[in-house]
Amino acid sequence: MATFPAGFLWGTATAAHQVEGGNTASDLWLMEMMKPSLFADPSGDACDHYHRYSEDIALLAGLGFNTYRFSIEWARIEPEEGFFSQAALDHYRRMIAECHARRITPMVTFHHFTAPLWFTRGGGWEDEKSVDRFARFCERAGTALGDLIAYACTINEANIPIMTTMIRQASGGGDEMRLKALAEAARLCGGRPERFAPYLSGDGHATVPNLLAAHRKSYDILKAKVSGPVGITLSLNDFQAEPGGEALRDMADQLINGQFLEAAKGDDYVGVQTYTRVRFGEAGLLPLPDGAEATQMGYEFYPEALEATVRQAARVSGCPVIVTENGIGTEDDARRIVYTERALWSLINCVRDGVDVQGYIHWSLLDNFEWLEGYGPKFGLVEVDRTTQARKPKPSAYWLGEIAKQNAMG
Ligand code: GCO
Repeated sequence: MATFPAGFLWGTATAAHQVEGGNTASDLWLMEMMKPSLFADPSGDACDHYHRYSEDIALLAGLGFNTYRFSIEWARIEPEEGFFSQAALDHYRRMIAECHARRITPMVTFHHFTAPLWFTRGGGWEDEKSVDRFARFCERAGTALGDLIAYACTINEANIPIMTTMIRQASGGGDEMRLKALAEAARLCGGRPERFAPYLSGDGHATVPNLLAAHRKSYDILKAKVSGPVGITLSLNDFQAEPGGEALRDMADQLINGQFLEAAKGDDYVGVQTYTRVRFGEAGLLPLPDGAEATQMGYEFYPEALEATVRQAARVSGCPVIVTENGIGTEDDARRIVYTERALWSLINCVRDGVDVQGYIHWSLLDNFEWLEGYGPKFGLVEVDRTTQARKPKPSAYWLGEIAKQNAMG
């Protein structure tokens, strides 16, 4: 029997754009709806979580979880620059209050990939004005909601723009579709192609100083408004090297993991989001090992990655660690249980070695909109009927909920 630390956060996660539906003022709504589109499906109604949050919070509470990580949507709260929707803020206030009513700890993310279209048309995170634009949003939303927020996350995976850019560069070529789509999206919204910069498909290198500055500034703003800890979450792959690949591995590790973990020093926690490992050889990224199982995302089925990234996050940042995302895209729910169980044993190894791990939040509560891949990959503990919006917990939901209730596994 292995026991988790007292007060451990057991949660599930979502992000506004992936579950709410109807995020029409966002940058991605335009990019999903244009034809042709880089996206396999438009997000459309998603899981209609904007209207069904109450049912969904009751569901996760009933399963045995004590924490819900979700994001508030900047594009709803500030759909035009300088116009703040009181109705949208009121909506999120009701949603956070609903968590408290169900004894669920709300962990609220202020930026999870999507942004208002005006922001992305104006250079997105590649423009240094992004720092003040985001700070102004945090100031307003933090003032309206902060007293109810138990944990705040400034920016989800601030290191993912540089990671996706580096992966794109390493795979070489094949970039015309992306550039064409950006140019067309810019034209459709009256912007300039060289300025239109969505979080996941722009020039990630240019975003780094702005995202780091925005995190520092919004951390200070939210610290003064939120009742609990404030931090950032990072997408952390376990970067490994085969003989000859060490130099490349170390370079990627420093640019993608290291510099962001160093920037988290002094925060109240760091959020670790891990799905797999990535291996380097002398000539670059290596394919999956022979015979390895691939997930729906094409990632290697390798739950033990979490042990390496949690240890790295704690060591480099010096912060307490919360696993703010971990999970698997699969149609086979039995594999989700195996994956998650192995990931949790990895976490137990860290806990036993004295690493300060304070929670495990599974991605995701619901089968939802997986960005470019649309509704194909299934990350949910709960299945969603795309026509009726009916929710149906999978065996993994009951299994993980039981571990959450026991705060132990054996
Ligand atoms: C993330 C993403 C999620 C993805 C998940 C699965 O923060 O990486 O938050 O939005 O859906 O990672 O790919």
